[in-house]
Amino acid sequence: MFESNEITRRSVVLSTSTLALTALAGCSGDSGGENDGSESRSDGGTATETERDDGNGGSGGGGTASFDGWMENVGNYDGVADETGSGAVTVAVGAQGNGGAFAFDPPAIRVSTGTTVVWEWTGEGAQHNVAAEGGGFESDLSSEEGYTFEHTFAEAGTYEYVCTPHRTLGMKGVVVVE
Ligand SMILES: [Cu+2]
Repeated sequence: MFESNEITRRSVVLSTSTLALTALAGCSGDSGGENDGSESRSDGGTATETERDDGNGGSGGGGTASFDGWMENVGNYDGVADETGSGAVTVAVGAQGNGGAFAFDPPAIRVSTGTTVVWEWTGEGAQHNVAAEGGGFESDLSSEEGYTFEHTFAEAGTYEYVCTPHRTLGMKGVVVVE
């Protein structure tokens, strides 16, 4: 009887087991949490549970997401800096990393929609720029300390960018706008 009710509501549910259907009847779309609970209860699942909590904690993935490999060769990358709620965020251009002053710092940030990100040149590591993959924004090349470039992110999304001369060294970054 449960089954026929559920099936009427959503034919997708057909693929799930009867047990899961019963458990999910009250809250649709929370299958992850339900599995988590039953597993840890049965047999020493404490470690697993902790891991999962960490992984699911941040919205949109773990702190050291590779962004489909985009951040894999970025030497100074160790997680996404959460700057959500900040009106303006500054990223250094020509920070230490990638074998010299060839890094953005922090290389990965998470900001709120409407945030203006300001890139500020350190003056080290020769000429750098800030260029979005696929266009969208691009600064001039500069080696001048205190030079700045800014971009306001009006739409949610993941924006990958590089320093064109040093992209092969790993001078890359990402702005996650939510
Ligand atoms: Cu550069």
